[in-house]
Amino acid sequence: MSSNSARSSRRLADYRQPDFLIPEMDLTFELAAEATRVTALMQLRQQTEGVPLVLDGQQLNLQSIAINGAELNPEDYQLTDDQLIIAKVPATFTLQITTEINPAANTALEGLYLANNVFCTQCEAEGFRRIMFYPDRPDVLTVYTTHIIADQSQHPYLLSNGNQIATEKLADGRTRVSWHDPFAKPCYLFALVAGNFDCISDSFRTQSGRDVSLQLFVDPGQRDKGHFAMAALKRAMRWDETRYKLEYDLDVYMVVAVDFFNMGAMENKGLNVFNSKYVLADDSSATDKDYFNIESIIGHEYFHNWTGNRVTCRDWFQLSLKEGLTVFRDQEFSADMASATLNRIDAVKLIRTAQFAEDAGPMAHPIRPEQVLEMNNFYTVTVYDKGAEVIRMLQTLLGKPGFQRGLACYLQRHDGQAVTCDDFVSAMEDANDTDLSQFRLWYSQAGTPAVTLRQHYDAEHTTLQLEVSQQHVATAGQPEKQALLIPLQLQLLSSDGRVDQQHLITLSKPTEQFTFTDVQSDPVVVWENFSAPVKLQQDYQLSQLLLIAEKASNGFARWDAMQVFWSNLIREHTLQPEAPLELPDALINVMRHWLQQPLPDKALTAELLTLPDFDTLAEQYLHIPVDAILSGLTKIKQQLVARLEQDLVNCYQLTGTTPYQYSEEAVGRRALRNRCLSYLALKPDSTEQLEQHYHQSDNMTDTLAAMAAAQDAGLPLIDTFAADFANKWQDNVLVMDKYFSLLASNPESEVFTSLTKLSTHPLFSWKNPNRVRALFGAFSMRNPKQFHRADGRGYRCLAEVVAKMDTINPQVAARLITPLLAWQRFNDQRRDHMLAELKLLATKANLSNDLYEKITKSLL
Ligand code: B3K
Ligand code: ZN
Repeated sequence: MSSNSARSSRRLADYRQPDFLIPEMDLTFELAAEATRVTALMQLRQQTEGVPLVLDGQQLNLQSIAINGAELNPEDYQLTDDQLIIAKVPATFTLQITTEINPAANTALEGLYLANNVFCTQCEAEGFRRIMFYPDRPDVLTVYTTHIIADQSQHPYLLSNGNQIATEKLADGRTRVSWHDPFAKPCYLFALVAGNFDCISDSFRTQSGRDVSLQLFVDPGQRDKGHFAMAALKRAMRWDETRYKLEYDLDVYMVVAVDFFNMGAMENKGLNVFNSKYVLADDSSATDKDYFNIESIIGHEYFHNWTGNRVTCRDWFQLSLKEGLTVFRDQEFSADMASATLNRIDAVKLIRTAQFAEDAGPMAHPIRPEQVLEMNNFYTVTVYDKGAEVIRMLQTLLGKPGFQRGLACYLQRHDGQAVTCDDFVSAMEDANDTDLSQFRLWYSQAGTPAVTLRQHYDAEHTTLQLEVSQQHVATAGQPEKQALLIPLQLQLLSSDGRVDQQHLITLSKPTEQFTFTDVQSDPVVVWENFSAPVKLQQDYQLSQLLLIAEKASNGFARWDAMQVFWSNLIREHTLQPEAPLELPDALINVMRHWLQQPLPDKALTAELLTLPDFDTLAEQYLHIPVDAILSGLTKIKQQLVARLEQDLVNCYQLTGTTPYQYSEEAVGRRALRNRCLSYLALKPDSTEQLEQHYHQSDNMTDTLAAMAAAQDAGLPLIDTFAADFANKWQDNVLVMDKYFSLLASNPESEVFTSLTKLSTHPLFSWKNPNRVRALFGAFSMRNPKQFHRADGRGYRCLAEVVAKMDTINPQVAARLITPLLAWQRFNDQRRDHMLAELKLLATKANLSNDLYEKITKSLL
């Protein structure tokens, strides 16, 4: 796509109802690697009189087209690069179209593709137009009957949405399997998978007593690695019934794990397709984080069955309607399955790094964007994760019961429809008899608000006055901002750390005063659980931060206080990088106490002992002082080890290990022990301990912890570990991805040699997104020291990969380019190097829409 006319964005304001409805469609696929024939028989009904029929279609080889059985001649229609237009059509008619496509050549992994001998579809957002000419928009809902014809000896399982209704052996030896999905759905939820799998079967009895057959398909030989995902699915199904009274609706629920996939997973009706990374796990090859992710993503896709599938989006600008809400639901599920505090910490870390960065960059957009060139560019942390924060604020404002009432009203009112974010908020309003007009601004306004909180205590009248104000900065394309409705959940702590009072205040004006009475002493005001996606600014003294970190009852607030402390310290260091960086005794004492007596929640203890990462710190600066942040972090770590060495050793030993188990307690224990190890690796004589840790490990979490600790400490030992690891895991490509990522995070300049070498590793493939992300995604996201080298070598390396990937898989290329877009955040030579790479990329012929949109916005 290179002509500029093809590059016009679509706008939310231009939405029009579809001109034609297609209540039913019968689809037949004759699968063949390079020439799959697809025939669609659709029933169409005109909605707008006298308009031509315009169907989307890309990279399709049109074979035939007939209206009411009569073949059309080429002069009856017009075919462009991305549309099929028929000027004259009856008010109701059947349309039969046959196309031919080449799944084997489809490396973009959008539409129907063949990879690893599996035929697989990915239609969201606009992949269906690469399969069939069709109104590829989410508000055209159709009942699908799908027939798959293939050689079953090659592809034993021929799967599509809904229930299997027939299987027939054809005269030519091929098999035809037919499926019917009784629920009308948009084409982005259509799916087809054909391949050879091991199938794990199970069943689930719903609350109302229906038996649902559950089937999970994995690569042959991988059966044992699918049981955790299956169990997670059943937990998710039960949870949605208990929490929201939502029950599954079809008789069968299928999950297929494939190796080539652009993202985590896809919620196709009744036939979820998953990246195998988020299904396959066993105790020796999966990390604690892998197990967590599998449960959470299995939950996420399942929860979409109601929030996304039964009620879907009217247009793609409304994406957060299903994604923000479903992320919120999966977060609540995960919080109920294990530590709610840790879940909250992880969610907030993501917002404070990637989402705040997005808001501060050229791709800033509200959770409901208003203008889009390439829809795939808007599956963002803003739409998903800030979207989930917006839903969370609704729950905070309305209370859990109020939120539940609102959700029930929304689903009941709109079941079977394609609706908008406004419809969702209206349901919340109606079910709670409240007015959320100001709250709606969260949907249209981009950017991260800053909220300042000042306190004035009046001892004589025992009152506390809080002066709270909100500030907004302009974001790309949105110079003017309005005051938002911001819920702040606060605790007033007395000087011994007790919770004296708890309040939910809602800030609605630029500045507001809130007065609290009966406050016995000047309290420490604590923000609970990040109740709004804002940057809260409070002036704390060190003693107050330590009081919160040590004594607050809210685990999240304790962690947050430590984050503020470290950020303040790093900020001082960035202002005077040459001055000695001294850690206060009071802080060392608190940390020593945690090491000597870890809290019952060991995972929280580990978090309390962990410094903020580079990205979190970077987001706190207008211009990122890369070197000072990195040197500050190193100096702090060195001091911590020097001053707490014996306590780290003791805590490491006391924490101990037992045979691997994925349980909340064991995950916490490993996190704490590995945190100690990462500090201890910085001691001069740490080799023996690291070796012991590595060799005694019976699980991936501990093994990788030893490797990362050795690498970060710059020890040659990492080479021995890496060789041993590669030897042991050479047959497990998902584990080898961890090896790629680890070596790509090497903070030394040898990383460039490794990147070159690993990109020709027999297991590496430019066509597999997991491989490319494992290697180059890790390099650009987890190796700030080498990626942000002042000489620009890191940027050069990434830009070359982006250019290469754009010709293979534009979606992957457009994700990888993200860190380069942020050139305005640097005010040294890094800025020039990044700009030079972007400008060079911009000159490439045939740039995809995905890259074109991001690069041009960044260069504006
Ligand atoms: N809905 C899909 C994402 C599709 C991304 C298309 N580029 C997965 C999910 O959010 O559940
Ligand atoms: Zn989703």
